Amino acid sequence: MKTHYKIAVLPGDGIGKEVIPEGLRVVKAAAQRFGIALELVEFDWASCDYYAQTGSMMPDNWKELLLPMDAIYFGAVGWPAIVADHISLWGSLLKFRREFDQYINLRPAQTFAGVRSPLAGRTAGDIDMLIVRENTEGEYSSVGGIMYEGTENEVVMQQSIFSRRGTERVMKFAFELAKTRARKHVTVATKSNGISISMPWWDARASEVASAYPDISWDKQHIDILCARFVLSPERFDVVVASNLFGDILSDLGPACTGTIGLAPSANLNPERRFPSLFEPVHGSAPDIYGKNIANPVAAIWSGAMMLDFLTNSKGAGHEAHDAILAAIKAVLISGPHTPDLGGKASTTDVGKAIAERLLA
Ligand code: GGG
Repeated sequence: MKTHYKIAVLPGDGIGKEVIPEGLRVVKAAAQRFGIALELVEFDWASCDYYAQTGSMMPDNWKELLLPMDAIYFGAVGWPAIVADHISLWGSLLKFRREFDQYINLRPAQTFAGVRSPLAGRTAGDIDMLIVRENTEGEYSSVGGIMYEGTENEVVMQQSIFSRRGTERVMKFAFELAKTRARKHVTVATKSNGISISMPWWDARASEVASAYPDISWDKQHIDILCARFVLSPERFDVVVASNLFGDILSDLGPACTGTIGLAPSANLNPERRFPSLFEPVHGSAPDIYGKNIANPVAAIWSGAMMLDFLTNSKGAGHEAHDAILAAIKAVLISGPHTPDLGGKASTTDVGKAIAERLLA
C-alpha cells in the first residue's frame, strides 16, 4: 500500500491558473488533516503561453515526465488569441487522455443546498447523476481529411471510431458503477435512429454488457430527447453512459441544470492504473473572466477530492479526505462565500480559503 503520492500539477490556461491554486490549498489542507504525503510537481506547459514561447503545447519528453506520477491535476486548456482551440486541445489534454488510456471520464452532477437550480422547484439531492463519458475514441477521432482544398469541389470528412474493446469497457464501467448506487440504473445515450451503423452497434454492445448485470435496470435514450429530459426531469437519471461527444455535451448540460458548471468536477481515469489518471474541472479556460479572480473554484476543489479518493482506491485516508472536502464544500455552498456565478460577490481566493478553513476547523 502506497503512503506517498507524486502529483503533477498543470494549471494550463486562463482560469485554470486561478482555480488550481485554490484546489491545491484545499488538497494540501486535506492531506495535512488525514496524514497523506503528497509531492506536488508543478509544470508550466500544457498551456498556450508555453505554445507562444516554443511553438508546441508540451515538451517532447512530456510522457517521460508524467509517467512516474501517481496522478495529474489539471486546470484548463485554450487561449484562442494565441492558438486555435483544436491545436491546443489536441496538443495537450487529448494527448493525455489517449496516450495514458484514460478511457473513462467520470463527471458527477448534483444539486446542493444553497445553490439555486435554474429548473423550477429542484433542491438539494433532487439531481444526483454520474455521467460516464467514453474518453478515447468515438467522435473525437483523428481520422479524416480535406480534399480539393480551396477549390469549388472542396470536401471534408472526419470519421467516428467505435471499437468493440472501447465500447465494452465503458459500458462495463457504467454498470459496475451502478452496482454501487442506490437506484442501480444505467441510461445509455444513443442516436441509433439517425446514425444508423455505429449507434445500433453501440446499443447492441450495451445490451450484451447489460445481460451480465441482471440486478441493474437500464434503458437507452436518443440524445435529443435525453437532453430535453435532463432539463424537464433530471431526477430520473442515475448513471448515464455516453460516447465522447454526447458525454461532453451532457456533462455541461447536467451541471448547468444544477445551477452552474462552476461546480462540475471530472476524473479522466485509467481504471487499471497502468498510467496516471487526470483530474480537472469540467469547465474550460474562460478567457472572458480570466484575471478577475471571480471563477468558481469548487469544480477544481471537488476534482482534487476525487483525485485523493482514487489514489487510495476509495479506501482509508484518501476516501475520508474526499468525504471531508465534499462536506466542507457543501457547508460553504450553504453559508457562503459565493462567487458571482452563484449570485455572490466573493473572489476565487475567498471561496478556496473558506473551504480549506472549514476542512481544518
Ligand atoms: N478543464 C477542461 C478543459 O480545459 N476543457 C477544454 C475543452 O474544450 N475540453 C473539451 C473536452 O473535454 O472534450
